[in-house]
Amino acid sequence: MSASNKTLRPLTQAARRRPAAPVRIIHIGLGAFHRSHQAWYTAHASDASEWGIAAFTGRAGGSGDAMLKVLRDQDCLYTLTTRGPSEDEVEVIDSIVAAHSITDGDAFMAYLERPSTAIVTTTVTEAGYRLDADGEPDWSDPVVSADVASLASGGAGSTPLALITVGLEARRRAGAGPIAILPCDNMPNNGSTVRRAVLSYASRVSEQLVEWVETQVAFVSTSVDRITPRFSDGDVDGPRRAGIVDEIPVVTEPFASWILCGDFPAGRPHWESAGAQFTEDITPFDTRKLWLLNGAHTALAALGLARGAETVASATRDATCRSLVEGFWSEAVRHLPGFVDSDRYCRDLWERFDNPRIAHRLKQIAEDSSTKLTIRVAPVALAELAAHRSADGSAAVLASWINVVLHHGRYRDAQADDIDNALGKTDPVAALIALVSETLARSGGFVEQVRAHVRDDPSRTVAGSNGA
Ligand code: CS2
Repeated sequence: MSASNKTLRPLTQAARRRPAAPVRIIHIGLGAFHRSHQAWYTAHASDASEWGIAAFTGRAGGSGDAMLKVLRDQDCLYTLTTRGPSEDEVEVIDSIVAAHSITDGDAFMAYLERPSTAIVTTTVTEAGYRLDADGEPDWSDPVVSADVASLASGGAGSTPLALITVGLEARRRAGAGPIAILPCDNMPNNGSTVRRAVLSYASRVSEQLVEWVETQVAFVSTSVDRITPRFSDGDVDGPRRAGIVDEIPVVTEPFASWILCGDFPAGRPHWESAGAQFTEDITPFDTRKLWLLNGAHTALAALGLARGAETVASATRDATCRSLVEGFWSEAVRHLPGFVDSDRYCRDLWERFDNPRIAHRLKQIAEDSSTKLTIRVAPVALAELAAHRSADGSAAVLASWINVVLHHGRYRDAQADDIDNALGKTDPVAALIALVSETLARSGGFVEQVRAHVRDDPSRTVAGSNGA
């Protein structure tokens, strides 16, 4: 039956299969990834009826506000289309039960004051934490300094970490007990990283808060994985074919993985029943994912866009892009432990990247490339140099990004001003490398290697040959 002669159901309260669960999880960063991943795992947990999510947007204004309005109109319900290589499965996700703007600091604090609130999760992008190269809050960032001034005078902050800090202060004062913070962005040891940064913010509030955070707040590290493109207009068609009107659907791949490491002192959903795994050591798993999946994504975005590809699937079919990724992977796998079975992981990745029905736009992945390269590629180059090898595969990836910045124009980047400054320097190549890693920029041999790849820019040989 076609959508036109099928009765279409709007997503309203009547579409809920079970009563809305009580709010026990607070999320910051109401994007597609949260809705395909943590919200999906929570909806599929065996105790889902006890765990509702109150979700806040990740930043004020922009498309997030429009999405927030529609989500509220849909009683916080939305559809998730799981898109395999040949077919779709559409389901209604009901784990989000309240939605707010990040500017609603009062609502955030009110949730944290309740003892029943057990977890704060975040998906605000790597750059959204506004950390410097040492993992400290970037005090030179005007938004961070404004937040600090606001915290010192008892106000709420406008950024995720400042908001978490005021929320924790509200919880401490309310005597609401311990809580877990669970950052779900692509950063190594994300729990420990965020812990350090929150303690720095807390030190701007009071010594009591620092002590309370140290003893009462658990920071959980996690590796999250599910390829989820940003919303595009055609995404509404899948739910319509299933008879559902949804203005803010999410489309995702069949694969999903969630590996967690840490304690939840106020409880947590039984996420294992939905497939999540717990480990004592997150490092092998998050390193594998950050280097192999995310590193390859950033490489494909840089070279693929320059060679005329628009999506991951089309770049994957370009032999020049594939060999860039293979060269980088061959260096990365040397520094991963055998038990994570990197060869198999890489084979599976090509299959996931190749899914022709997932339109994962390279432009989306290319955003914030300078920060992403620091996390995904620079550590491999450093490990190779430390082992007295050339790191040529990693150099080629960095060079692909530098070529984009030099010849094609950069994409949206939280460090746009620094990139523009680097371009004004006498040696822009070295300055751009320094933005990604100062240590790498100090290695003269590595800089020359990158420079050689910049000169041999493979995207320039594309005209008339391999237009992906
Ligand atoms: C991507 C990730 O946009 C990006 O930088 O590499 O969002 C990637 O799709 C996810 O981490 C997959 O789990």
